[in-house]
Amino acid sequence: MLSLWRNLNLTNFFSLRQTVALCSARRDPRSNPNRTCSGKRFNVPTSAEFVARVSGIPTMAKLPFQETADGLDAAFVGVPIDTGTSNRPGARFGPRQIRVESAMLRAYNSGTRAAPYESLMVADIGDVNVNMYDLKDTCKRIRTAYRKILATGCIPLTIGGDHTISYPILQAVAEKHGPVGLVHVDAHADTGDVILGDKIGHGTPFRRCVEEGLLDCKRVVQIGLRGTGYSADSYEWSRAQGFRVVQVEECWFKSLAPLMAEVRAQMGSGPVYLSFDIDALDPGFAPGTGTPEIAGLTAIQGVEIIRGCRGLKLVGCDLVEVSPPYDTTGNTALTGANLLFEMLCVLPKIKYY
Ligand SMILES: [Mn+2]
Repeated sequence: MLSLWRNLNLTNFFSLRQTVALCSARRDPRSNPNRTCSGKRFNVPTSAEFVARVSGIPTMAKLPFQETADGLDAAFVGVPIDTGTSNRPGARFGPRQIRVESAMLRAYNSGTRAAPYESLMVADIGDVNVNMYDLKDTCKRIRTAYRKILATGCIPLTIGGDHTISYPILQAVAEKHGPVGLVHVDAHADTGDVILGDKIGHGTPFRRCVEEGLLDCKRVVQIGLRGTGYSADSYEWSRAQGFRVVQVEECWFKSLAPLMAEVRAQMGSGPVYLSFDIDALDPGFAPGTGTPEIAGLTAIQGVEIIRGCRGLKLVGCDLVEVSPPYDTTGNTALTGANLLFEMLCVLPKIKYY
């Protein structure tokens, strides 16, 4: 046992020494000394070519961690709550598990040839310090945290967390940018008014956003909506606000690239927020979520939607509702991690080869 332990330590020691050597060789004196393994102007994730994928503290995409958004163009932020969930809980563990599964992410997007880490300074800035016992206080904390992030000019890529979080995030986003367009991918409209006597929860965020004038309603699209409803026309309220509603039946058996061309025209050149609830995907692809609905989008369609947002003036994105306790294979969190990377790859100013 002792010799095994010694061997392990020796192995770690050698890989660490190699890493240190590699970093010093590549380091550019003009670059920020806090940056790991980057001889370039921007943060570069630790590569599994040189450092074991499973080693180290699991930051998102193996990027450096920093406390604030200062100096960043984009940041991954966790919001670990599930106190707004109406059914199966567990989304509070989403940010943590998505970070673990994100160890598979590499630096380039082979499909689109995007090179996010040659374009933007990106880091993981940890989690919002939420209050597990008070959802309203949590919303206040999220709003305050996002005000600070946005004040630096950084674009937040949020790792949820249940869908409640999009409401306080959009409060901060609209404070900075004015009413925004919204690409909302979800099995549910999340436009309920009051649920169990409460106005705050994961089924109501976009009703609250409309009431507060945070959305440019003509530039809102909801994609993937489905499931049983409380009335025959579950999406009447959305349509009455001017939202475009794309029920899942319109998405079945086809590429969503043509739809996204229409969405880009709808969004125009104004600021856009992208909110992606993992339950938009079929439970066959993403079973680890709180309120699954059958016959959903494929993982391919999820990627098509995000890639279809290229060219939009994205000012923030979130990926919500991954619930690791219901994700026995880890595939839901892995999918969430990849969708977040796809979001990074369509932010403004990203370089494509
Ligand atoms: Mn939702």
